[in-house]
Amino acid sequence: MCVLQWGIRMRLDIHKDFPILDQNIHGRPLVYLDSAASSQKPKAVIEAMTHYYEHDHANIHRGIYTLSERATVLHDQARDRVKQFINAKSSAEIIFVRGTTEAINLAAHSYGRSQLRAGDEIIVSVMEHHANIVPWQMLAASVGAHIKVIPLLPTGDLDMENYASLFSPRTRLVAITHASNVLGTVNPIKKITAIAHAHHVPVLVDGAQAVPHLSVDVQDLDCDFYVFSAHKMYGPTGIGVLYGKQALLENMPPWQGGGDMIAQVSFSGTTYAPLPAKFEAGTPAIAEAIGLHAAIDYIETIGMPAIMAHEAALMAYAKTRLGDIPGFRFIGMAKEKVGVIAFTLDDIHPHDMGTILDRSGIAIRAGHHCAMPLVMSLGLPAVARVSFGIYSRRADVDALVKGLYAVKKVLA
Ligand code: C6P
Repeated sequence: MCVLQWGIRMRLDIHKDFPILDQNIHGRPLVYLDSAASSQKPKAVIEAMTHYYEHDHANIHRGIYTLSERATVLHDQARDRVKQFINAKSSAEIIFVRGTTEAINLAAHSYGRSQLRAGDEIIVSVMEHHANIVPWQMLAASVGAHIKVIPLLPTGDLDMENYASLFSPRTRLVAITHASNVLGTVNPIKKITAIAHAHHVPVLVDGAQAVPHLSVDVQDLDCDFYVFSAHKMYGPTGIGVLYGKQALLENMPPWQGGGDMIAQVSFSGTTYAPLPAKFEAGTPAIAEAIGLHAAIDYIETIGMPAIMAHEAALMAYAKTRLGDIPGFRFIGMAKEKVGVIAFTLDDIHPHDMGTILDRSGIAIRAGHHCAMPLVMSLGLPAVARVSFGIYSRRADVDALVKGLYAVKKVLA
């Protein structure tokens, strides 16, 4: 009943919550189909950040005056809200960072450099975003470790048999995406974690493309690290989260040094603050944390089951409509997918497609999507991608289909 009610509301006025969507581009109504790159922001998020700057802004953890105390409380509340959102055990396990990329770099520097030695191994998959490849390559180069890669099945699913065979006594970490930003594939994280833990290997999960679309429970997944960016889940840019199990975080050395991450500083030695401050040197993104809090409130007011139902229905509709276009080829046919469709059309270059669609107000992404190893493994120079958000509608799919027929006509 609740899902149905919200399903109806979604069709009627969710779109209106996002002021940016109400505009024309090149004289045509904007059709935003690039939410996987960055989602648009609801009024509730924009207003929460504006209210903070108009009424409550000061630096946190420093002042003994009212504004600073207020800002500190708001920042703390944002951390507690994130803890609740992903069901972490403690707010001490929630480290605020700039985004997914910074979270993985933090883990690679702090956990990686303190735990890995020459000859150790890190397992990643072909479908990783560069953010979950390059920091591990840099770590591997600095300590003399090796990267092992899980291949994919033709459907775009992970080859789980191959995954299980990659472990050796030297495996020290699995770094894997929860959902692919190109294929949309949702990986079986619980299974992946259970297999790794049977070998006493911790797992870092890149949740950048999962948090806007799926309910995430880090205790249920039993992952050791979980990372994501606020800007893909209707929150602001400039803030993201590194979740880590408390025992792991406690044992990790700090990454950046500076204000707020210390207990005591002297020239004879410095001691560090307890979690989470140990990993948060300097003035944090305060307004952005408040924006993230508002984004979680927004998502949870609608409810993840309703969001998932809406996106599943939209994906089914899009698959039917797009599949009818002659020369349209889906890239990635996994059974479990988030709202992402990568494709090619005839032999049209995706960049040409994107440029022509933009003339009709339709925003899609084209290229390697920061997943070069994956796109190269498909034997393609680039692919086109559309991705949905909470505000996406059937009318957007209809406009895309019309736009793609127009692209074919222009380039015929
Ligand atoms: N993917 C996309 O269009 P940042 O930039 O740190 O917020 O997120 C990086 C990142 C990490 N992992 C995955 C799975 C991602 O999809 C992304 C960002 C965008 O697909 C920009 S390349």
